[in-house]
Amino acid sequence: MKPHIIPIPSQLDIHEGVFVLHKNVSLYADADLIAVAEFFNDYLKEKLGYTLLLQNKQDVQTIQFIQDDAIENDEGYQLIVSAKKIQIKAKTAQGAFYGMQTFRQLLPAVVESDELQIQNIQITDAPRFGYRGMHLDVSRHFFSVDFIKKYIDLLSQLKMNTFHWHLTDDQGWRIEIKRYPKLQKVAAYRNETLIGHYNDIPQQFDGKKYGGYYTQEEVKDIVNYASERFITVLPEIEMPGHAQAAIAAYPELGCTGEVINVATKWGVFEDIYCPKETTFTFLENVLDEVMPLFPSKYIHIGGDEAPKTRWKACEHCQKLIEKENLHDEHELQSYFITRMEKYINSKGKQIIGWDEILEGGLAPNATVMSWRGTNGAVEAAKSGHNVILTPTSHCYFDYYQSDNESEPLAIGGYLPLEKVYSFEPIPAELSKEEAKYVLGAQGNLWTEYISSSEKAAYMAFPRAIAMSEVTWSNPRKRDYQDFAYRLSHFHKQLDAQHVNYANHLYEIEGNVTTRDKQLVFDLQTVIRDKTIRYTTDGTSPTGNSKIYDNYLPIEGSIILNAAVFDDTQKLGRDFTLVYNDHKAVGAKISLAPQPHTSYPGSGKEGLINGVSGNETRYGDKEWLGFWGKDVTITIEFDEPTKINTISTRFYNANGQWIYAPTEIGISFINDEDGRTLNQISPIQQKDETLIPHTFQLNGVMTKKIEIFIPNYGSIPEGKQGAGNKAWTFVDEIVVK
Ligand code: TNX
Repeated sequence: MKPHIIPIPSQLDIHEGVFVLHKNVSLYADADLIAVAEFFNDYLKEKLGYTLLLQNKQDVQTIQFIQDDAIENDEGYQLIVSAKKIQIKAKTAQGAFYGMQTFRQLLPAVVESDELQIQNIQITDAPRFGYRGMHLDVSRHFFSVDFIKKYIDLLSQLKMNTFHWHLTDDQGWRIEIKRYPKLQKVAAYRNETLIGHYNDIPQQFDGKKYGGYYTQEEVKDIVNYASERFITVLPEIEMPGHAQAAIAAYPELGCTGEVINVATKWGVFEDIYCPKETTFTFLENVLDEVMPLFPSKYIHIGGDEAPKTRWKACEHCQKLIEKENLHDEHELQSYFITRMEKYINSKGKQIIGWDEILEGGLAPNATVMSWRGTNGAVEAAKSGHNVILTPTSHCYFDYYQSDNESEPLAIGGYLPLEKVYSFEPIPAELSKEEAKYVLGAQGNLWTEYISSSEKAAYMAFPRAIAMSEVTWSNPRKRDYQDFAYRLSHFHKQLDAQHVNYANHLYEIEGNVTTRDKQLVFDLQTVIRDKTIRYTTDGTSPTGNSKIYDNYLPIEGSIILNAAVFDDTQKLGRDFTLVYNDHKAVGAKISLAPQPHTSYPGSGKEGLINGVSGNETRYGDKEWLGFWGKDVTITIEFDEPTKINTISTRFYNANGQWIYAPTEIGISFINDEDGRTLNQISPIQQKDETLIPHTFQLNGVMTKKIEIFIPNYGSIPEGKQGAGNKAWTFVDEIVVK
């Protein structure tokens, strides 16, 4: 049987024959690898109910862990299964551990017999990147020690090596600091929590006190558990922003000294650490307790989303800017980070910060985590700094993973598995030399909308599984169909471990396109050997519904419902595609500039394909995203066409930096009288996620329409992402 290994190994050869595993097989390990062999035995005990006898000689029938300096990569390994023995060879214990993880995937998820036949095979494997991470925010919601361990264990099965633990934020401080008891008493708890979505009007709260923190003993236990699995725990202590919880406990850490509460809703808050001597002392004392708990060479100091409002109005800050000869508050932030870096470096550690630490000058030895797209990574790598890629477009697992309406509430966005899988961590702008600064990539799990461990698992898996292959495997080996197939097998391993992963493998991907000038629905499933059934009368498809095969012609407006079936048994959820016929469908369209590479939708044709964007997931195929650019859309008809209305919608999600434009322009271009500017209309700004606009044109005849959509501009003070360029998201252009 073909093995289904994730992440896919560099080289895999299948040989004739099998190795028979039973309880009399013995185990051998070279001295450095004994701990891994023992870990393996613990695993067998749990899985098969027996352990193997660890012997100090290589018996005839053995599983052998062999230390081999000829294996180049420290994390690499070789796994050889032959009829008589199984060998796992590696230079280091970590490599041997990964060999063992691969071996685990050769065993059936559910064991039904005492004797297991294992296909003879030879695998040679090593990772592409040295940093393969997953993040977890425990501030917005708090997770038990048991869940953290389970999460870490799953990451180790995927050969990830870093767990980025986001321990402090506005909504709660989650690590015990003995010197500052109020961090436990005050900063670890909030009075209540926002329920529903931040954008709901009015916002609602649950009225219940919420919180908790990890004691230093628990932290040690977790770090130890992780290190047995070759996972480095990277702690994050946020500064100077996302510090409201700490300031609630010790108001003197802020600029105003005013008493504030631990935040009860999400967002970016203005109360940030004031760069006073006493604040630096506080942070140094905190780090003095944090650093010894984590063997990690890196400490993450945050650095993101720190509004400068308080600093601008603070006498001390302004004096400091003058005294230090700084240009502005951004340079003050850089001063803050550089100073903390010096301290951390003096203790033999290095800092990592979010890409905002580039603003006002990068601290000399810092590693940058690039989240606002990849520009931060490019800039940092070009100036010789290490970078880790974690852009929102491909790495934010708090976004929706399916456009199905029944998905649990998420922050927004749309990041399906395939998009994660398609991620290329090395930005195209980097030369081969510069690319060496890319340490790897990471998936982030921010937990504003993730209040239980079940939901955390649902959002993290399988996208973390795709990320493991992105960071471990050779990109030439990557193939989404093949991955999906291996994943369908991996599901059984997850089932056996009671992981509440999301399964969207049996969902339908649907498009409206043209085939031989005929407008058609084009439907696809991820797993290919299944049946699609559909209806067009608004009902949900059943085992008797019509079978879809190869394109479905469209004549006029229609609602298509479809689902994946195993013959007559429905596997996935219903998929609905609403086609609204209008005059621009099938016309010629051009676009300048092109959408941002992270949000291309289904390209320019998607703007006039009769299908509107999803109302809660701006990243789907129907929304096109542009970052900080004015957009011109030109639609051309074969002949002069009579037009009564042109309408579209803009997405408006300020938390994600998306703003509707403030105005929109339209021109008609005709052969006879050239260009006529028809109108520029203001767009009414509202606190709603969808901002529609319609031009009333009363039967204008034209061959060519030009629509001009200026960018909103820079994000205003007081809003999330203030000072950054705003995004514009444009939906279907409906011409009637
Ligand atoms: C931005 S990513 C944040 C977080 C939020 C996240 C939600 C980053 C450095 N800051 O504080 O939780 O967006 O997606």
